[in-house]
Amino acid sequence: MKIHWQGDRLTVAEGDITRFEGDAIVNAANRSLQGGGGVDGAIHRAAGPELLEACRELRRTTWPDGLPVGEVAMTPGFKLPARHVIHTVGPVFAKSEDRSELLADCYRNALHLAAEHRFERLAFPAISTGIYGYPAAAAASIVAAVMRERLPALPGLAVTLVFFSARDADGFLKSASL
Ligand code: AR6
Repeated sequence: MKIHWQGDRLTVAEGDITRFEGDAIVNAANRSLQGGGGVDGAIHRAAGPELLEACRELRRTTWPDGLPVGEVAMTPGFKLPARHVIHTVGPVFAKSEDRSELLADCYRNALHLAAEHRFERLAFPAISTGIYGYPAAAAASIVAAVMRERLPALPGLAVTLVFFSARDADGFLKSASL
């Protein structure tokens, strides 16, 4: 399933993000950058062990205390069809605190980094909506707002939002009101 918004600038797709061919995929990582479950685990498995080595190098050189929530860091894609991986850390959902700006930062900072590198094709998973427990509908509104706000200023960049199931993609489209 695919929908296009603003021409081909934004695509909503169902599938496995590790199969995405393009300049970069975004990884919903954790602060340690040492891999994990969910999409992070799938990306590490598909990219091969060099990805973990590159992440360890990032920790040594740039982020000794871990990658802060909302920040981004890039590695090559190694065995992935995507040339690069932009690692980010989404917020863990909490009822007691509004963490929407942190989730928006993940998307904004990844878009910014991609544009800086003149990337043309970038894919995102639904950051924080799995193990980190962010309600999908709330996340969808945040993502849609960032895309609406930022994509018009990044004319060379096409973004694909990849959902693991048709149900998730459908839910996004219902909540996002793009
Ligand atoms: N392709 C596309 N989407 C996927 C894939 C895939 N191959 N696999 C899972 N998803 P999650 P989070 C979807 O839990 O909530 C890790 O352990 C999944 O259905 O991967 O940000 C990290 O190391 C869900 O909709 O990420 C962190 O510790 C979405 O990706 C923690 O999980 C995000 O789910 C991060 O949790």
